[in-house]
Amino acid sequence: CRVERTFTAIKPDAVNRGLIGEIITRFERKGYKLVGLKLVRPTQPLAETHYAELASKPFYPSLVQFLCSGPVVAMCWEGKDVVRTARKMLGATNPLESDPSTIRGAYAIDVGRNVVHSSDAVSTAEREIALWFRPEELVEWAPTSLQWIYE
Ligand code: YYY
Ligand code: MG
Repeated sequence: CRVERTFTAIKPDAVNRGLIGEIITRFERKGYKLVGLKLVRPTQPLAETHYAELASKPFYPSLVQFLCSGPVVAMCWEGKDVVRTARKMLGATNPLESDPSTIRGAYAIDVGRNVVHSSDAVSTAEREIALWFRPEELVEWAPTSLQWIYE
């Protein structure tokens, strides 16, 4: 059956702070399947395209600069309702408004250093996965744990 995929990125602040493992662990433990993973130093055009919808916002230049300021862990996660659920796992955009049990709520304070990105809709996810990954970089595989995650 066709399952949903999302694009999730660990931003340069989290990479610098040694939070890669913590963030990946949350998705693994939830039961989602990793189908794409790479460390990327985003170019300015990539960051601009990724955040193109926000081009008119006052924070857009600093946002683009921030995403290009260091390595980003680009990931594609697959599973039931993963787009919406990943957003809930991240928490509110402003970490001071995020529930403390969420990734942003647990690990961040300022909105411009909110450690993670995840696509906001299935259509956005398709666009972002295609932007960050070549098709052959996404791996089809069947974890042996699937029957213990899905009924
Ligand atoms: O999808 P999400 O990351 O939760 O928020 P967006 O509204 O798409 O904004 C993208 C990114 O921009 C956000 O993660 C932090 C930054 N940002 C900001 O620096 N200042 C704001 N007032 C709003 C967003
Ligand atoms: Mg967004």
